[in-house]
Formats: sequence, C-alpha cells, structure tokens
Amino acid sequence: MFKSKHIETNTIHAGKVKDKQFGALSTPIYQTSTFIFDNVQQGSARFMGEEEGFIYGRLGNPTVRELEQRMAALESTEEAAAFGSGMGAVSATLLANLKKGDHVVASSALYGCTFALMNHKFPEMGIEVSFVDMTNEAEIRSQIRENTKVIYLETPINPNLVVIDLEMVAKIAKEHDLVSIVDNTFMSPVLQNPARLGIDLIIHSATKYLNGHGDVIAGITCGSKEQIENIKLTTLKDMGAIISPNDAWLIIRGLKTLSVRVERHCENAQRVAEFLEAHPSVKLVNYPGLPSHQGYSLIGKQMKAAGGTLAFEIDGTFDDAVTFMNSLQLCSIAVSLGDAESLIQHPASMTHSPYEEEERAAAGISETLIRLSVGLENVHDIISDLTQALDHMNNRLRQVG
Ligand code: LCS
Repeated sequence: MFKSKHIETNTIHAGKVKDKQFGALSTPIYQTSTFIFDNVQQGSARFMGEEEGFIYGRLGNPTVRELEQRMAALESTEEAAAFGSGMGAVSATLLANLKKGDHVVASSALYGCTFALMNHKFPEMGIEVSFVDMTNEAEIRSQIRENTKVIYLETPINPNLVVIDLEMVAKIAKEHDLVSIVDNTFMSPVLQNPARLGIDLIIHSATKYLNGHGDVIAGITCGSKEQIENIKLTTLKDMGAIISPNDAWLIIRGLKTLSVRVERHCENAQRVAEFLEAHPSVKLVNYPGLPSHQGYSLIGKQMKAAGGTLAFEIDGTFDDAVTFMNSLQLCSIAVSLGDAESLIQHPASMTHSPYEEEERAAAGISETLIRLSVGLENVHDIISDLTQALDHMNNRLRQVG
C-alpha cells in the first residue's frame, strides 16, 4: 500500500484501492446489500473465514473497506472500522471492551452524548464510571481500581478545549493494563496521531472535519488488527451501527481535501481567537493556540496546531450571550463542527444539555460558554460578523441601561 511521510499526500493516496475493472479515478460506490456466491461451498467458506471476500453489507462492503484502510493509514494503526455515526463508534468501541462489573476512568468533560452513555446508560448495565480531571496525573491514578478496564478521553475536550497529555495517559494505561481510548474528532489525523503516542484506540466523529461539508453523519475507530476484529465481530456486527456505502464515499471525498481544509481552519481560528481575546466584551477565550491557554505547551509536541474550534465567554449574562448569537449574520447557529461554514452554538443548552447543571459546573462548562467552529470563509468576514454582533449586544445593553 502506498504511504508517504507527508500527510498532504496520504490524505489523497494512502489506503486507496485501485479499480482493476475500469481504472476509475474516484472510488466506485458498491450500492449493494449482499454479494452473490459462485456456489454453496464458496458461501460457507466465506462465512467460515476460509476464503476472503464480501458476504453481506452489514459485515463489510468494498467502498466502506476503502474508507477503513484510508483511515488506518492516516492514524498509523493496523486497522479501522467505519460506523453510521460518531456515537455508533463510541458505543461499539466501549462496549466491545467492557462487561458488567467493569469500571471506566473518563475525563470529566466529554461530548454530551458520550457523557450520557457513560453516566446514564452504563450504570444500568452494571458498568461503573469515574469522571476525573485528566490534566491531573495524580487524580487519574487515584481513581484506578482492581476492576478498571478502560481509560477514555477527548483532547481537546468538547466543548471547553482543555488539552490532556496523551503520552501521560498512555503510560498510565500501559502500567495498569487498561485499554486507552481517545476521541480525536477535534484534531483529525492531520493534527494529532494518538496511536503514535501509545494510545490503543482512536475514535472520530467523521461527521466533522473528516467529511468537512456538513452532509454526512458517520464515525470511525482505528486500532490494532486484534482490537478492530473484536469490535467488528461483536458490537459492530451484532449491534449494527454500520455506515452506508454512499456515506463512506462522501467521507473518502472529504479526506482528499482534509489537510488543506484543516490548515485554513487553524489559520482562521487563530486569528479569531486573538481578536476575541483582545475584545473588551469577551471575558475569556479557550483556544489552545493562545499562550494564555492551559494546553499551549503541547502545540508542536502532541498536536501540530490548535485546530479550528474554540470556545469563549461573553463578559455578561446568559441573555447577553443570546443577544450576541442571535445578531450574527454570517455564522450559523447550529451544532456540529468542522464544516466549511462557521457554526456557533451554546453547549449548556444544546450539545451538553445531557449534563445536569451541577455536572456541567464540575466539568467546567459554564452557562455563558459559546462554542465557535471557525469555517473556511475569509477571516475578515468572520471577524466583521463577530464585531457587529458584539456591537449590537453592547448597544442593546446601553439602551436597556
Ligand atoms: N465525539 C465528539 C468529540 C463529538 O463532538 C461528537 C458529536 C461525537 C463524538 C458524536 O458524533 P456523531 O454521532 O454526531 O457523528 N458532536 C457534536 C457537536 O459538538 N455538535 O453536534 C454534534
């Protein structure tokens, strides 16, 4: 398989399967639910694993397979499995590694639905979870028990952008024989490769930067051959959150421009973060590319750049934040991130609403936190839009005052 040492080349070529029949440049979409066997013997040989080949769409599809090979190449893992959503990947990956009586150490802030799965559903299934501040090594170590099996985190964390040291986490996991799982959605494989730092399993909501165009829901898990085979033969095959061939094709297409898109997302986000940090109506900006940020020292070490998503707090009330967001003209009020369009949302009432108020406070997600996925528009237009909305908010405040 072709692989360069340059990510810009790999996002286009690594893992590509040559179309032997017609030489199509673009990956063919195998829109089929099942595959015809030459005879009964062939069918049973495929089921028994004695012959390579496709069987049935839920067990594998050539278009999906190409996406998996491409993602394994980009994350520097042996294998990958594709899913019909990021949550499909999160739940299948966790449940393939957990059973009743097991314990998970997870970071205190996580994407809202991942938190809901672990905090609401897992206890019903007899799986315990401890949520800890993963910037604190001693706190992680203090939570590990006899029955701990998995350590799970995001970095940077959705939505507060806290950065966690992956080498430190991988070291603890190895010492205690835990499976380490990192959700790498915010960074994409262009900016961060957790497997190279010793992490076992890497998850993406492919809905975000990997696809990049706001038209697909999908997920990916990358890891060793053994781990991915286990997931494919248990929680993917039997719970069935598979991706469609069409959606796999759209992600493959998105990957081809991933490195140029991510580069521009990072440039724009850096400029927007600096603008917001200097603005008198903004109380704080969470963006790892700012020297004031807790994770700044890991830029260039763990992650190549700070990414395209940031969060900030207006110096004012919840109502002021609402006025500001409703005054935006270019940025769309929408959840999701990593699309060409700048998207803005309010985590406490939207993506992180599965958290109770006290849980949100413990996770460092304030009521006035706003998350902005900085898009690919001209950065001057984005900054002008933010400026006019902040001016509008301040004018309204003066009128009310
Ligand atoms: N992991 C992270 C870090 C996410 O941000 C999301 C979705 C998921 C997993 C789940 O992926 P999905 O099933 O949606 O493909 N995050 C969202 C967000 O921040 N806004 O809307 C969805």
